[in-house]
Amino acid sequence: MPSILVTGACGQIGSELVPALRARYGHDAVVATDLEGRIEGSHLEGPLRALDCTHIREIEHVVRHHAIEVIYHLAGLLSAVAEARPRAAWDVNMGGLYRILEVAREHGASVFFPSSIGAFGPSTPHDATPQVTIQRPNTIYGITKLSGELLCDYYAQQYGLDTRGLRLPGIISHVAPPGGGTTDYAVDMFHHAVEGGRYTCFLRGDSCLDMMYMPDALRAMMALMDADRERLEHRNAYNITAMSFTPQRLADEIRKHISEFHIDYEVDPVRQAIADSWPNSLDDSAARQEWGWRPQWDIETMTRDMLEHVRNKRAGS
Ligand code: AKB
Repeated sequence: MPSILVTGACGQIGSELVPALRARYGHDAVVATDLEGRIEGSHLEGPLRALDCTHIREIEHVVRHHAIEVIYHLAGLLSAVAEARPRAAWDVNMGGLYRILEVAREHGASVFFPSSIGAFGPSTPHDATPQVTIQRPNTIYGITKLSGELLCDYYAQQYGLDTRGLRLPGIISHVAPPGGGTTDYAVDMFHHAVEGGRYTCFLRGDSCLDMMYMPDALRAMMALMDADRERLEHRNAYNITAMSFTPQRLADEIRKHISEFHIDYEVDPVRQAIADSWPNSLDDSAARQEWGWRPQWDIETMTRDMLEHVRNKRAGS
């Protein structure tokens, strides 16, 4: 059983990845970490400890103390927050990854890095975006994601470090809320549809973006980390997707279940500009060929499941 460290464990993905890893590898095999203020009140149980990944000594201490072999480095600022706080975005997204890679190099741990569709930019081909293509992001978030990909590649080639990454699309989940991304509208829409039957969307109705339901995202991360090392050609990050849709399309799908659901639009220019710079849909054939990636959820099945869970949650609260 590997000994695993998860940073950013109290965030949207970490809140579900930690229990999934524990179900698979055993409770004590997974050390969940996040900033002190975030672990207070977290539903995650121990091992749960405070870790600021911009402090290398703290990372070293945890890695040595728990003999960590695998690191899922999820700590980071999402796109809209990063645009509002560019310095913090650089310090956390880049500084944190750099320190994680340095400690991993010294201790021989493998590293999972969550890149994003944000690593692409306006000059990237927008439809069926290839695995290897033009990457000139024009957001600080995208710059940190692309630089992070390059840093992972560098550590793999220069030091033989086992780095693996995914260009994650918008992740949809009913468990923990996302924390300030451009794709958050998709999660918000479900809650508003169930609570009041109306939603005001901050993106235009025709903004097409890649999306994925959380169970697929968790499977993808674990499958990539399990994959045969020899078969992985790309050490920066793999394109993956499950569905791509616009706010209008998602609203139409929700309306199949809540016929009175109404959507209108109040476009936020910052988030709209970010969305406009990102692909409409990714080509994930490299991930399919090299480590067997296959999504299991599409917009129809995801919408049905999300509505059921959001309704149950509301009924229980
Ligand atoms: C965001 O919107 O910032 C993230 C992402 C796609 O990277 N969900």
